[in-house]
Amino acid sequence: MMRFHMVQTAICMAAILCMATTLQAQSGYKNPIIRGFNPDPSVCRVNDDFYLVTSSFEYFPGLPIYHSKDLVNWQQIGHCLTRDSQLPLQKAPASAGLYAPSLRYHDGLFYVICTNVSGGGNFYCTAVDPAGPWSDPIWVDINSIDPDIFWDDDGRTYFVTQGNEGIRVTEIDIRTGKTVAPERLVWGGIGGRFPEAPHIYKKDGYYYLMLGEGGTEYMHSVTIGRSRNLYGPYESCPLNPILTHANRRGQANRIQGVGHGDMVQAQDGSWWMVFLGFRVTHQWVYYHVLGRETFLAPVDWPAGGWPQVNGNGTVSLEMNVPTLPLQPFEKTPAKADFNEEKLHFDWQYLRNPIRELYSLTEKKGYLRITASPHTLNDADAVSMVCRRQTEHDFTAETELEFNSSKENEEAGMTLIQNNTHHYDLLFRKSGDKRVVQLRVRVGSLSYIAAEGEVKGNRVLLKIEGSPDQYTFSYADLQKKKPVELGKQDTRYLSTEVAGGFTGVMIGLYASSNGKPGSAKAYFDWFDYQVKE
Ligand code: 6LW
Repeated sequence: MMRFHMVQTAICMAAILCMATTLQAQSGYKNPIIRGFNPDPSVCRVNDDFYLVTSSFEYFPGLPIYHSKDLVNWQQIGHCLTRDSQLPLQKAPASAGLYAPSLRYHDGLFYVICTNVSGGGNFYCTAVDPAGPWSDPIWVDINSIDPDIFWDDDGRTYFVTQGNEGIRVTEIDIRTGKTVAPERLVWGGIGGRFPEAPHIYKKDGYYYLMLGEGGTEYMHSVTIGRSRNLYGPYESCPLNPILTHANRRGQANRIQGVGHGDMVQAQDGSWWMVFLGFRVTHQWVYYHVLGRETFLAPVDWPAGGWPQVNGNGTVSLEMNVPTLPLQPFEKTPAKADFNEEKLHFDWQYLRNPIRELYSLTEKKGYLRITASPHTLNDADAVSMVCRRQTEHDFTAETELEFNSSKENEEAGMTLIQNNTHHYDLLFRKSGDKRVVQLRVRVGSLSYIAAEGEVKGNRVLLKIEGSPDQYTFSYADLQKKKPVELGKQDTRYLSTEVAGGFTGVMIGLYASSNGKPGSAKAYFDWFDYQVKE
C-alpha cells in the first residue's frame, strides 16, 4: 500500500512538473509576427487574451482583427468594418481609405478608433465581441489622422491624434464623439518629421506619450515622453528614440522602417511592443514588396523608469528572448478549394465589392467571378478577390475555367501593388486562339511581355516568387506540364517604386475592359505555398 502511494505521488509530481514546464516562459520567436501587409498595429489585452488591429486602406472589409494567447501566434477572428454603411470606399485612391487604427478595451466594450481619409475622417466603433459585429462609426469632428482614445482615472475621455506640429489631445464626450474642450497641442517629440501614431499610457503617476517619428520609411522610429499632467509639458526619454533602425546599429538589418508602435502589459507583468517594419529584399538593396508588417519586441519598463525596447532599440528576424508560454493556432489550409459558402478572412476585395459579381454556390466547388468593365488600372471596384503576399518565396497556383469568346473579356491571376503597378497572368480569346498572356503595368509602361496558346477553356496559372523575381507559368490542361512564360523583377512592385502604404496582393480577377460584360470566370481552387 505504502509503495502504491509512493508511486502515485511520484506520478503526480511528474505531472505537475510537466505542466509547469509547458506553462513556463519559452524562448525565441520569429519576426514579423503577422506577415505580409499589416501595418500600424495596435494591441490590447483582456484577461489572458490579446487582440490586435492593423490598417487596411482601400481594401474591403476593413481593419482585420487578430487574437493571440501569447503575443507571438496570431489568428484572424474578423474585421471591424464589414458593412458598406460603415466603410464607404467608392473610388478611394490606392493607399487612401483606412489609415492607422487603435484598439482599446474599456468598461466591457472594445473600441476601434480610426480615420477614413477618403470619406468621413475620424471615427470610432464599439463591440462586445472583438470578432464582431461592430457598431456603426461614431464620427469625431477633428481633422487629423492616427487617433486614439485615452480614458483617465477621473472618468474623462480624450481623443489623441497626430498633428503637423505635434500630438494633440482633445476632451470628448464618449457617448456622442463631440468635443467638449478645445484641442491642445501637447508634445512634438524629439524633432523628427511627421510626429504621429500617438498612444498614452498611465503608469507610476506619469502620463507616458509614445509616438512614431521620422515618417513611415527608412527614418522611422518610436519615441516617448512623460509628464505628471496629461496636457504636458512632456519630458523626453533620455534613450530616445527607444526603437529605430535609422542608425548605425540598424543600417545592415534586413528589417527597416521600424516605428509606429503600441505597448501592452501581459498577465505576468512583462511589457511588449508591437510595431510596424518592413523586410527589405537584400542587405544594402533597399526594396520591399511585402508592405509594412507587424513585429514584436520585449520591453523592459521598471517602476518609475523609462521603457527600453529589446535592450538597444533594435530587433531581428530571429528573436532569442523569453516569451509567454506559446499557444499556436491551427494554420489556415494553404489550398482554398472553394467548397465552402464563404471565403476565409485572408481574402479581400478592392473597395466596396459589387456583391452579385461573386458566388461560391452557383457552381459547387468553384469561386465564380463575373467580369465588370473596371480594369486593374482603375481605382474602382474591380472584380477581384485578393490575398496578401506574405513571404518573398512562394508559389501561387489556380485552375481557371473561362470560355468567353469576346476578345475584350479576360480573367486570371495578378500580382497587384496598386492600379499603376501590377503583373497580370491572364486568359482570353485572341483571334481564333485562346491564349495566356503575361502583361506588365509599371507606371506609364504597359505591354504584353509574353503569350502562349492554350487548347480548351481550362488553364492552370502559376506564379512563383523569390526575393528578386516573379516567374509566371501556365499549363494547358490537355498537355498538363507547366510552361514558363517569363520572369519579371519584384522591385517594380516595391513600395520604393510604386509608392503608397500597402503591399503586394495576389488577386483572382475578371474584366471586360471598359465595355459592358458579363463573362463568368470559374476558379476551381487556389493554392498558396510559402517558404519562410
Ligand atoms: C499612418 C501614419 C503614417 O496613419 O502612415 O507615415 C499612415 N505615417 O502613421 C498609414 O499607414
